[in-house]
Amino acid sequence: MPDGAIHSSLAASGIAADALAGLSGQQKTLPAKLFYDDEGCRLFGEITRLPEYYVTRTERAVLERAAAELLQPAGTVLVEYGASDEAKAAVVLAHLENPAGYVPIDVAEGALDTLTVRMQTSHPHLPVYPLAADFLAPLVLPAEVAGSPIAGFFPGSTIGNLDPATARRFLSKVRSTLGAGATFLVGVDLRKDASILVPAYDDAQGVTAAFNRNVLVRLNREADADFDVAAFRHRAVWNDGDGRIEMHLESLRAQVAHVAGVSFSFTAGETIHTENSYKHTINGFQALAVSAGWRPDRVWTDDRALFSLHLLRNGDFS
Ligand code: AVI
Repeated sequence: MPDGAIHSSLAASGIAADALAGLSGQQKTLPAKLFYDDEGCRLFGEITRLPEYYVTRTERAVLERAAAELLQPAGTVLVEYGASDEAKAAVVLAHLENPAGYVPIDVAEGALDTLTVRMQTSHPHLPVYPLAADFLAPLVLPAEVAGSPIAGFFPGSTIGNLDPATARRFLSKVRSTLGAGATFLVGVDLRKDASILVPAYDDAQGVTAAFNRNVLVRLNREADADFDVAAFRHRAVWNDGDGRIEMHLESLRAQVAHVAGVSFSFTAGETIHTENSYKHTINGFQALAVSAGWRPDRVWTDDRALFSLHLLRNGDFS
């Protein structure tokens, strides 16, 4: 078997294992990371441009303001978590004095390669040190950036896709990775009325529905599954108690689907829970950051208080 085939069969078994574990629970689930195959990334790009999905354009406007007021020391290195492209980092870099480097971190090696090539054209004098890694795993920064002031950056409210306990562990891990004296700029979507939130995750054009259902298309292709994709409908639900938007795939009828030789039966109306997107209050997020050892410094928001950018500081040496 050629090397590539070995890799893809290993990857497929990883995806199948994730799906089997999630579908075996009382409430069937699938991990949100399975959304992001090539088609899922393309659909997510479309979501960011939807009129209902205020997140990306609101963050962009807030970021333009925040980046101008960051006051980082000259020679700062920017470390971006979940850097599928450099668009947001470019806004921050434009306001740093003689940045000493850019460390984009992402699991998608291909996206990092193309980002690095683009950076050679757009920022020819800036050293770029791509790090292909899962940002939830322990990380070590490249040796070349040792001794430089470090500014971490985690835009997009991706932190909202982590449950609070995982978010706290992540924030604490980032603090030890970035080290004493580092700052961390985090994009956090804010709690707001369900009349804004639900359409943002259930848009009129059905792009989010296609994004959600694409996970079943992917399992059919990569995990030897046979979901009747048209027999599941997209649902976005605001869970007020837990402060999160939940995405589900609801079975339209009683049916059986198979994944890697294992059968799963669905009653009509039963759902697969595919994603949580937590929405924080400013105080709530600051308390979470403090519990992970960060010191909240500044917060920027838009006029409608839809989105927030938090500047956190690491004042100690652990
Ligand atoms: C990537 N993440 C911040 C998005 C969100 O808003 O939770 C994923 C998403 N799911 C549906 N629409 C967007």
